[in-house]
Amino acid sequence: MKRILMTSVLAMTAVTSAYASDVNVKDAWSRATAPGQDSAMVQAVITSKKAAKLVSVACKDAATSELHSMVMEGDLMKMRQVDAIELPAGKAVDLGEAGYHLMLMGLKKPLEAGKKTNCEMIVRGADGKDSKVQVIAKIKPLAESAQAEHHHHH
Ligand SMILES: [Cu+2]
Repeated sequence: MKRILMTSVLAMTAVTSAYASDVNVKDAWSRATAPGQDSAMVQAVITSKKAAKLVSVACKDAATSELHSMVMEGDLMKMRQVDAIELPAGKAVDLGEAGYHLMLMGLKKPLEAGKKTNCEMIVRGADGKDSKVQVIAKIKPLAESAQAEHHHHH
């Protein structure tokens, strides 16, 4: 049993070194962090040619990165970690629209507007093979809506 497990781990390591060419990521972005903020969300539009699942993410600027969903519970918006996000064949999945985001936690440095933050996603194909997908997220200025609320201060 131990031997079988060992083999599968090695096999997985081998395939994850390949980068998926049939997964396209566009419009990846995050927001600049406010002082003291140590987490951030990344949104992106992901299209996989073949049916696949996004199973994990690792971001350079964060100690921990997770796949999250957002659900309304009464008046509260709650975030939950999910195991996977489905990527149907040929369909562009807008994470934000679908109620998901990539969650960066334990930020190693603030996210500054105009810069970029890099993540690497692991996408698992229907055949069980994993491949890495690069995400380069543009960092947008802090929420326009928040600034609009403070217009009278200017
Ligand atoms: Cu989250």
